[in-house]
Amino acid sequence: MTSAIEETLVLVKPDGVARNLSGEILRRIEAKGYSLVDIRLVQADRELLAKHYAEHEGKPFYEPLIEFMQSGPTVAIRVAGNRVIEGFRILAGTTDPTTAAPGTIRGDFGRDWGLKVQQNLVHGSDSAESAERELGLWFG
Ligand code: RTP
Ligand code: MG
Repeated sequence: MTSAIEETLVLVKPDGVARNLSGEILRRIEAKGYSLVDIRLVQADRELLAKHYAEHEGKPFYEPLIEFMQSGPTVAIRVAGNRVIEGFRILAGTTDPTTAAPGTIRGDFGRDWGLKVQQNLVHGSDSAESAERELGLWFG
C-alpha cells in the first residue's frame, strides 16, 4: 500500500475528558507517530452534534447519544499522518468497549455502563469524506 498523508478528526468524548484520559489518548496518538495539527476544548451544542451525527438520526441510540455528547466538554483534535483515518480507528478499537481488543483505547479504558449509548471515549472519522466534513464542523 502506498503512503498517503491524511488528516482526521479525533474527539475525546465527554466520558474521556471527565475520566482524565485526554492526555493518555494524546500520548497514544503521538506514540504512533501522528502529528497534532490543531486542538480545542469544545462544549458541543445540539446544532453541532446534529450535523456531526446526521447519519444516525432516527436510530434508537441517537437521542441518548446527542444528550451524552452535551454532558461535558469534548477535546477536538486535528490529527495528521500516514493513513491516519484507518489507523486511528484501529488505535481506538471497535465501537463496543466491552469487546474491543486489549491494546486499543476502547479495549483498555472503555466501559459498558449498561447505558443505551456506548460511552466509548473517542471518535475517529471513518472515511476521507467524513474527515473533511467533520473537520469543517469542529474547526470551521
Ligand atoms: P464514532 O463515530 O464515535 O467514531 O464511533 P463508531 O464509528 O465506532 O460508531 P458509530 O456506529 O458511528 O456510532 C457513533 C456512536 O454512537 C454510539 N453508539 N451506541 N447501539 C449502541 O448502543 C450504539 N451504537 C452506537 C457510540 O458512542 C458510537 O461511538
Ligand atoms: Mg462513526
